[in-house]
Amino acid sequence: MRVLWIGFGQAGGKIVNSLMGMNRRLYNAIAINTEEADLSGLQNIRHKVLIGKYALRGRGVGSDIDLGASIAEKSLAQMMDSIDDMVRRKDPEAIWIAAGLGGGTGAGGSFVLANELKKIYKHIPVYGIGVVPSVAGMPSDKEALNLSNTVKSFELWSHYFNNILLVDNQQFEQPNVTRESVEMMFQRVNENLAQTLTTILSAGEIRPPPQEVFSSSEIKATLGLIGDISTIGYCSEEIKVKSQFWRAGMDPGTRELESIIERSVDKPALTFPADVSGARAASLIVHGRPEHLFTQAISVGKSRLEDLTTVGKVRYGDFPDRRTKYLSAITIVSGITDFTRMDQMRKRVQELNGSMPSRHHTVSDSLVEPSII
Ligand SMILES: Nc1nc2c(ncn2[C@@H]2O[C@H](COP(=O)(O)OP(=O)(O)OP(=O)(O)O)[C@@H](O)[C@H]2O)c(=O)[nH]1
Ligand SMILES: [Mg+2]
Repeated sequence: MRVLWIGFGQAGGKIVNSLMGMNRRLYNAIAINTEEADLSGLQNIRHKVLIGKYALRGRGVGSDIDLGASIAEKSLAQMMDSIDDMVRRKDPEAIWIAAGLGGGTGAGGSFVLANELKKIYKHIPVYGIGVVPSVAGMPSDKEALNLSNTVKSFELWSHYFNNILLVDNQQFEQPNVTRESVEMMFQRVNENLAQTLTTILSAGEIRPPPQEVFSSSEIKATLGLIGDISTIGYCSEEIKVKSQFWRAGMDPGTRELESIIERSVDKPALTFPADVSGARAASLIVHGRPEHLFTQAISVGKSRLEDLTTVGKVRYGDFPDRRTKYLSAITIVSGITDFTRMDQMRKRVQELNGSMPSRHHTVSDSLVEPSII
């Protein structure tokens, strides 16, 4: 699927930078930020838009969602110039905006931009990737700000996107690894996410086409247009390669594949932790060597996913890859109904605000309306 990625703010920019490192044929990208320094580090993205230059002098909005939204509102023409040019030349099948929900620029700017994009390009779906922050080790004032921004921007975003994929940094924490810096951990999340999304988005582009093609229209049908919230599950096992007998790995049979498929929707395997039952739609992609894509196991795994998600019919696509050393299942679950993690964050914000002087960031009601400022 041809995608125009828009990386908004620092997290968004870096995620899109990782995506651009994976498939330049299918992807195009624009990075937007209020902070000049963050834009300059994105080496895989050629199109960069610095907004709020005069008001902020290229120094960012300091986690202020209101300010992020109002700068974006004033910069719509500037952003749309770049986007319009790209849309005309590249004819994307979807526009996908990535941003951290806990900051100011991306969290506040993305929904303002999404609103405009949906008005202008009626035939192109506008999806979001919302990064939920991990607050481990943060001082409590910073934690409160990150969490309240997340809760607030998630609420705002939900009115404007055709679908929002949530990516929770906390899901990628490795409690036993102590030597990883925050930067390294972000990089790992970004690369993981970019790899998973690229497998999904390029599965339908393989030539000659596999048995079961996962086309753009199936991705669109899974994500829908009604503002569903989605999460993506991933489970993978290293296989034994005969020519490399000294390496570990398994010789996969049908049981192993069934188990990989089923485990792809376990809570720890998801980009956002949720009970997947009650979802609206789901799709499964199995990536592996052609001889390991057992039809029978896939069909059993798929019906297991149908039980777990309570989705009537889970869509499916093959991703045969002769050179891979893994057998993996990726499951997109869209229209999730379990937001326990968000509720926990809301509670934590109240707790933190009750125990210290709060720094209020109220997104004014007018911002929820489409026409602002
Ligand atoms: N996964 C991931 N998360 C990140 C990355 N960078 C930052 N984050 C997270 O995203 C949150 C939002 O921060 P930023 O993206 O820096 O915010 P911004 O949109 O630039 O907004 P301001 O800097 O406040 O203007 C942070 O609190 C981090 O939790 C990244 O590269 N990858
Ligand atoms: Mg920033």
